[in-house]
Amino acid sequence: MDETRVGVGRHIICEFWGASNLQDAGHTERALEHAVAAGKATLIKTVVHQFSPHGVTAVAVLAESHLSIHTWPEMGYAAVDYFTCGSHVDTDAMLGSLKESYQPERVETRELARGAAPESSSLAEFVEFEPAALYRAGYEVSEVLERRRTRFQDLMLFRHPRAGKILALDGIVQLTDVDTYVYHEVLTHPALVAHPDPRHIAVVGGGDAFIVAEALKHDSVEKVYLLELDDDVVEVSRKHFPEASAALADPRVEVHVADAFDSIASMRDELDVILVDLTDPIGQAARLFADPFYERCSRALRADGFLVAQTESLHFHRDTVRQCYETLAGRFPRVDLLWGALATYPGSFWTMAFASKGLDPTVARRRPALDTKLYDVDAHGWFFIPEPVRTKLLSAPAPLA
Ligand code: AG3
Repeated sequence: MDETRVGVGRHIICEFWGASNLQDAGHTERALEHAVAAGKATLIKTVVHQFSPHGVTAVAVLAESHLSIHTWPEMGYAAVDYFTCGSHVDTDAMLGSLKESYQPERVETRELARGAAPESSSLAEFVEFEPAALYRAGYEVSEVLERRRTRFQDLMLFRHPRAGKILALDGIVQLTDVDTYVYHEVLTHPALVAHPDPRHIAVVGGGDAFIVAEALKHDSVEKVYLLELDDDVVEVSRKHFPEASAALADPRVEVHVADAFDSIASMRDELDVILVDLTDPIGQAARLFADPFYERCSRALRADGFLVAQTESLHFHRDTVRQCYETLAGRFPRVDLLWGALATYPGSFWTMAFASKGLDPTVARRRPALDTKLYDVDAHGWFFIPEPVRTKLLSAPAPLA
């Protein structure tokens, strides 16, 4: 089966009205075999049964599932359906061939995505499974654009009737057209504006390339290294998100598909800013929320360097926020917290830890003209949680048991 399948397969159900040649078993067998050949599917075997006084049932078993037909000659009707789990099967050609064989006056076709959303109770719903959340977020699915098991995770990209495209990894929403700008702008611009001359940037994770796109808005930037583990995320974003494809085509961008824990190790004293855009600290990403990785980042940064890392929500993941903050504070002389309000990340009150090797990050040292939806250099300080509030939040116990 192809990697880019939608669900496990497509089930297409057709109604043929006003059809001819419905009584002949031999014709039926040939019709199925022609259709299979036209669709470039692989026939395993055909079974045909002639009913008395009338009607034929035939099933072609395919390497890619099946094609079947049941005829009611007295009504001029045939019930046709084909199920294919092979994306190479040309289902339009199959249908075209069947139409030629039966000459129906009217055809109706319905399509079902089979096995498209096993975690959801209904095929037309995506239910997010976020272990730390107090509730399950359910999203209507108007179209599944990609669904695949990559080498590292489960990837699903779907269209929501109002929210545009939604990318989920391992069942957790990563970006939506609704609020993604908040996350990406807050993770990127405060650091690039506070830095006196940000030229060399590394993005850790962030294979969807939205952070890269934000970083490229700064003319000072000469090089952006995208250190992403999962090539499929890059490929899917390149295909479906125009901002990602534009960013990845920029000559300043270098994509390194590898574990960032290893790729950052070869960089010494050469980066101005590291932007860490990871999935939750579960599974393979967990190692990149810990001190051995921060140590490598610190070595890769120049003397004025900054590291900004997504660190989850204050409501549902307070222990993670605290742990990241404290771990970074053990490694960097100064750590602040940025914040953003995200509608589609459970916990909503999102944080990004801002670690500095020395410079005060709350000072806007440059005034680049930026095309942004939220970040504004005149409100630079507003993106930082003020110290007394940060201390209050981080010293309180996690609100959830
Ligand atoms: N990466 C961080 C998403 C975290 C979502 N977590 C959650 N909802 N529990 C987003 C990738 C966008 N470039």
